[in-house]
Amino acid sequence: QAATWPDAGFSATDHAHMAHALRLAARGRYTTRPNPMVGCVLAHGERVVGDGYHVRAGEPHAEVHALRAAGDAARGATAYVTLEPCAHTGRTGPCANALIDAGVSRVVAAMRDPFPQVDGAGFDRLRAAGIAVESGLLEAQARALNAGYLSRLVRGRPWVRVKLAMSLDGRTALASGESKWITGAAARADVQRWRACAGAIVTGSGTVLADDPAMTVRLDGVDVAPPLRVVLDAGLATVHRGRVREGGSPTLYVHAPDVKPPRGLDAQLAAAPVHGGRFDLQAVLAMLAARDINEVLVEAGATLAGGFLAAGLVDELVLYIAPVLLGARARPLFDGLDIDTMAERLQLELVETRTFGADLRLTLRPRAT
Ligand code: AOF
Ligand code: ZN
Repeated sequence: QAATWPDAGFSATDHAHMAHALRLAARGRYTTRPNPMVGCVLAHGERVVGDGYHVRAGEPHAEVHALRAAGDAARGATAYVTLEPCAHTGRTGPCANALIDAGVSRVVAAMRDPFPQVDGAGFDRLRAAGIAVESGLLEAQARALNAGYLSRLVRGRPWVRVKLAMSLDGRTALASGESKWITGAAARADVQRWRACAGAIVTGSGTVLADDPAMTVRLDGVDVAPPLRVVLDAGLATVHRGRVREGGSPTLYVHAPDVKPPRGLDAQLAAAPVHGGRFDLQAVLAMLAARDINEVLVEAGATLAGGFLAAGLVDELVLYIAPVLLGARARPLFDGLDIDTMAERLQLELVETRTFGADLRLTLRPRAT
């Protein structure tokens, strides 16, 4: 995904406006789902005459906000949009038509929208109206921004981010299962932001029993569309316990097909195939994508986290490392990785490092082999 800069055929002014549109788009990261994050800037040369971003699904698209801000000044302007303008009438009217009606003379997009009802039709409509259309400016950045949305549409599964916290000696919990307070307050606050980005937070029944997590987002004063809480619980053994059912956000229990749910349960239920006592995680993810989940945050123990990793279903690993030692009797980071030879080792690519208080955060991507 190496981005070359500058992108061929675009001016420095084009780059600056698209970078601005991308920053605007990112403001929607806690609220637009399941829609993509989109930003739009209208400009005459260097002068910005209107801008906006898509705030929430069901509300106006980015282009509409920018056009309203620009008023008559939209005539003859260039529109910079981080995603192809839509051509369909969904919850709002087609943005391609809004741009045409406003008299915009050029449209620069970061990327095409793979949404089946758009997928090039937005560009075609603009061109048919005599508007100059270019795409591909800061495309790598736009793709990274909407990795979840693109994953759902193109791969049929959400983007999977696994969050884990470990000691310096690679341990996540004591042998007793106790795992609270490995990392400090700053790292734990950062986890809240990952939760806020996720359409669903996935955990296992083991974690519900051991840690009793609430899996809610606690970000004071920040508008967040509450993520779906998903508990993988084959036998539905934990449905009557725990904080995972408290608070405002919905909870979904995923169970084995042969398990009959208790009557009158005040939670969502879905069956997923189980093979050899383990959920078919690919099928679980496909089911979540069908429920319009773009990004999944896995916050679970070594078994489920290891299961996602072993199945090749992890896109990103967010690993907090605390400067503490828990000793060899404590639990390891991942279970279920059957590695006996170096040839079988799992290699990761380090994408970013940052400190949060006394703790270190690594962002890693499994390497395609
Ligand atoms: C744009 N500009 O700002 C966004 C677009 O349910 P709707 O009507 O909001 O439509 C959702 C679809 O619209 C979404 O899947 C994507 O294809 C497009 N999103 N398009 O022109 C925007 N958010
Ligand atoms: Zn639109």
